[in-house]
Amino acid sequence: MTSNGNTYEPPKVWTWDKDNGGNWSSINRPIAGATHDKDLPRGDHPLQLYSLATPNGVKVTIMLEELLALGEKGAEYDAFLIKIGDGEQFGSGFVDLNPNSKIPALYDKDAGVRVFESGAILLYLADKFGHFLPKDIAGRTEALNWLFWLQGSAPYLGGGFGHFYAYAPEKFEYPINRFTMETKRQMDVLDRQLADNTFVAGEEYSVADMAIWPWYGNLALGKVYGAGEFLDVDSYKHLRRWTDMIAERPAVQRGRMVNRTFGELSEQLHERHDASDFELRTQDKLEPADE
Ligand SMILES: N[C@@H](CCC(=O)N[C@@H](CS)C(=O)NCC(=O)O)C(=O)O
Repeated sequence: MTSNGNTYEPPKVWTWDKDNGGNWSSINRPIAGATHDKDLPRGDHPLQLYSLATPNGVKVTIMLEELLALGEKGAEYDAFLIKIGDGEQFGSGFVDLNPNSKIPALYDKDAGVRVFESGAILLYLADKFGHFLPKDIAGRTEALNWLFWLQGSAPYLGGGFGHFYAYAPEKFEYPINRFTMETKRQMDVLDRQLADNTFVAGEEYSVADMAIWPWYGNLALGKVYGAGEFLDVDSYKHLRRWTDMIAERPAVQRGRMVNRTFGELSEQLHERHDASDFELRTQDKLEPADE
């Protein structure tokens, strides 16, 4: 028996309880594949992004805005909204792009290439445009070390800590302890790395920073899961120094607005098809009929 008095005994064979509670129980399923036929919209630009401004989505829109800020016109993109709470990731068009049914997914029209997994999208764009990954093998490897670190670590933060601290139907002590310990350990890993390095992978701003900031930067600001005090985020000083530095980048400020459906209306750009959309089409400026 745990300290919660939970006496659950797993049955011989697991069966799906559709109503298991928790914030995401309506969309979680134990099977893959499409639930309905739905083509994806296509815009005019070379890159088509289907996403939502969760940390995994924001990684990619930061990268695209950074590439555009460097003058890479081929990085122009249409960002379409995928409402995961409404199950749009299970439409047939989206599943064709990403059989894993999770945002973000990218389609490169010129190359005829689909890219899914946010880390793979960052790597694809870095290679395609030749930016944000050091050119030398040692520097590139260090940046990839941290990119893969993020892809492996963030599920403990989101699916582990965030789920049990914020989303589960009850507060269970054992998993909250287990994932809090891991989350704090991860923050300490970053804090130590950033004590000796300007950016996560050294002295160059890279895809590693773009991947890690939406997760651990927001965590360091106490903005995710309402857990700032619980995790004592202010004690990670170097992580905070880096978080604030990245947050000041104009491309980061734009990237975090794209496909955003929560927070201040002036920071929500549900779909992005043109650079002017940041000025003209945020939710505070749209007529109710356009929403
Ligand atoms: N490893 C994936 C994770 C993507 C992911 O978990 N996406 C979430 C939103 S942050 C999602 O689409 N969830 C919908 C679902 O699980 O049905 C990546 O990095 O792209």
